[in-house]
Amino acid sequence: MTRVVISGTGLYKPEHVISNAELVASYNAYAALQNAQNADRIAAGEVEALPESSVEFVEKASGIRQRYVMHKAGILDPQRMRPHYEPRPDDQLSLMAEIGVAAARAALAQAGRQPQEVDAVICAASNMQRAYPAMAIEIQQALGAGGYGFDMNVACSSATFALEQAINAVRSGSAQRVLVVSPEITSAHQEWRDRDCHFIFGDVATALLVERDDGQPSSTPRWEVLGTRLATQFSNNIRNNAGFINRCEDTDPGARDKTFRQEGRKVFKEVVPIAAAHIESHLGSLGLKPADVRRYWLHQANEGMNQLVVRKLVGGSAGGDVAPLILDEFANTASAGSIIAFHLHRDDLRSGDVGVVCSFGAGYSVGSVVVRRV
Ligand code: CO8
Repeated sequence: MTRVVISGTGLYKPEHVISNAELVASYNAYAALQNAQNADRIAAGEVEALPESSVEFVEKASGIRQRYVMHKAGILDPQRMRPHYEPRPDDQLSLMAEIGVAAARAALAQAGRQPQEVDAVICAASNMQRAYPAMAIEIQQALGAGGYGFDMNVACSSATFALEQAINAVRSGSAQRVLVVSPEITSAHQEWRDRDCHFIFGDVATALLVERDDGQPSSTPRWEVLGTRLATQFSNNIRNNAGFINRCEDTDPGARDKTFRQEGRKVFKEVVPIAAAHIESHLGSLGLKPADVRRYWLHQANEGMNQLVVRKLVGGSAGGDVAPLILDEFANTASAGSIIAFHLHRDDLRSGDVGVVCSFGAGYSVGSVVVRRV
C-alpha cells in the first residue's frame, strides 16, 4: 500500500493579543452600559441585569489565559463588542484566504516543496467567509498550486476530517500532494457580549502538507499516517443558526442564535467519553494500546476536558509531555487547535514514536489521525 506522510505544517498567528484582564474589563464595561440603559426595566423586573465576568472564573473553568485576534480594538470597544473588518473589493485577496495562504506557505517551506508541486487544496474551517467561489480555490490560485480545491466544514473537526480526505486522495493516487488549510477567524462568530462564552475563542490559521512517501531523505522529519477514523453524532448543544436562508426568514441578523452558543456543561460531559472511547478503539484497530502512544495532540477547547480524556486513556495528566496544551496561549481555535499542538510539540519525538492527533467538537464530531515519526 502507498505510504502517506505529513511532510510539513505551518502556523499563522495574528499580531494582536487580548489578555483575560483586558477582555473581562471590556465585557464588564459593556455590562455596566447595558444595565444603565435598562435600569428602569431591570428595576421593574422585566429584564435581568447582566452579571460581571471574572478573570478567575475564566482561568479556572477553561485554562485559557489569552487569545490572538485579527482585530483587537472593535472587540474591546464596549459600544461595539465585535471585530471590525474592512470589506475588500472582489479583485483583492479575501481575509480568510490571506491568512490561509500565510500558513500554507509556511507548511510548504517546512516540507521543502514548491506550490506548483501541490495538486489539491482543501480549505477546512468552522466558518467560510462567503458562499462561493470556494475559499480553497482562491488559496490555490494565490499560491500558484495546480489541480483542484474545495471547502469543507465539520466545525472543530474540520482539519482532521480534511486530513482523511487528503490522505485517501494521495493513497488512491488521485492526487500527489494535498494541502489542508484551516483559517479560523473565530472572532467573527464568537459572541463577545455573552459572559458564558466571551473568553472561549481565538483567531489563527494552520496548514498541513500530505504527500506520498517517495522514500527520499528529507531535511525535516516526516510523519507516516498509520490510520484515520472519523465519527459524528448529531447534537444541538453547540449551534449557530447563521446561514443563507436567514434573510428569507425575516429574522434579526443580530439575534443571539446567529452567533456561537453552547450548553458548555453538557458538551463537556458528553464529548469526553466519546473522544476517549474513539481514540482507544481506533488505536485497537491498529494493534496499539493507549500506553503505546508517545504523544496526544488533542483538540484545545478546555483544559479540564483534556485532563479527563488523558486520564481515561493513560492515567496521566494533560499539559506536559503526554498531551501538550496550547489553549492557555491560543484559546480555542476551533479546528486548528490539535494541529497547532502537533505543529509546536513534535520535534522531540524519535523515529518510530507514535502520536495521535484528535479533534472533538460541534456536530458532535471526532476525528483521529494516528502517525509515526519516520
Ligand atoms: N465569569 C464569571 N462567572 C461566569 C462566567 C464568567 N465569564 N461565565 C459563566 N459564569 C457562571 C455561570 O453563570 C454559572 O453560574 P451559576 O452556577 O450561578 O449558574 C457558573 O459560572 C458556572 O458556569 P458553567 O456551568 O457554564 O461553567 P463551566 O464550569 O461548565 O465552564 C465552559 C464553562 C468553560 C464553557 C465549559 O463548560 C466548557 O469548556 N465546556 C466545553 C466546551 C467545548 O468544548 N466546546 C466545544 C465547542 S467548540 C467547537 O466545536 C467549534 C464550534 C465552531 C466555532 C465557531 C467559532 C466561534
